[in-house]
Amino acid sequence: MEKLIITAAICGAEVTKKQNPNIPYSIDEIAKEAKLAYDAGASIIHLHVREDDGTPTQNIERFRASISAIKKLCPEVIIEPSTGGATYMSKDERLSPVFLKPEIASLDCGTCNFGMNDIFVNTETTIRYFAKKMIEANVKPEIEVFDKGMIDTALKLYSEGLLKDNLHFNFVMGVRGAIDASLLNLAFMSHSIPSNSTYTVTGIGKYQFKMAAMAIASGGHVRVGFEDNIYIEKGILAKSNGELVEKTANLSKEIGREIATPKEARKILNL
Ligand code: KMH
Ligand code: ZN
Repeated sequence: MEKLIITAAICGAEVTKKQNPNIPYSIDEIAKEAKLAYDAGASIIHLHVREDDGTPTQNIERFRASISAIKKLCPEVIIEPSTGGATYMSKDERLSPVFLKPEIASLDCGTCNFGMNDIFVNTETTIRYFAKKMIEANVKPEIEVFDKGMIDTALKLYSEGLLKDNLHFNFVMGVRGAIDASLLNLAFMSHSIPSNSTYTVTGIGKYQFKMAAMAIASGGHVRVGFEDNIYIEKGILAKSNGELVEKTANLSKEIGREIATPKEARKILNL
């Protein structure tokens, strides 16, 4: 089986220090969390940035400074900025890190309820606009799908040349309002994408390690991190993203699947 790519989603836009004091906000904290994740086996950092008080932002200068701080501590790691931002942000605000020309960035491929009260809006027009900008900037999209229909939207764009081979998906499973985290749904999703695609699996909250184990066993890749889950085990807060990555790497090694370095991840993803 191909080596396992572990992505660390180190802070996201929603989770706060009130929920877990180890969530990074400042540039320094973000860089240190990225390094701990990298040292534990992450080859990709999925990056959101915050103001020092924790407010999510898509400010390009904040991304530039955070990327540079991460690169100082771990020069080879792959950095994947978010174009999802937070649910209330405008589309142009969300797109800003693409202009820094990262190797890869997230591309959210549909709209869904996001928790009890929020809606994460991605109209087809917005998705097409983001996909075009990513082609122009030579940025590989990681296609974020929160539900099966979002795969179908991505495949429509692929058939029109707006998404290029080889597609790379992130199946986000267990968001309240979108697809549930289950083995059957993972099988459904992973059999709905072209055979030359790659995919990573993100289990939300208590599903983080269960979905990680399923992805490891079935040949997918895995995303873990504070953006999606703050616990190392039931009722115990994780001390760092490194701890979450280490647990994932150990799961994989236990069943004989090795962990990809960033160099190997670049090859697997055609970056
Ligand atoms: N924060 C969520 C509303 C992404 O990074 O592309 C969207 C999100 C997806 O996190
Ligand atoms: Zn994100």
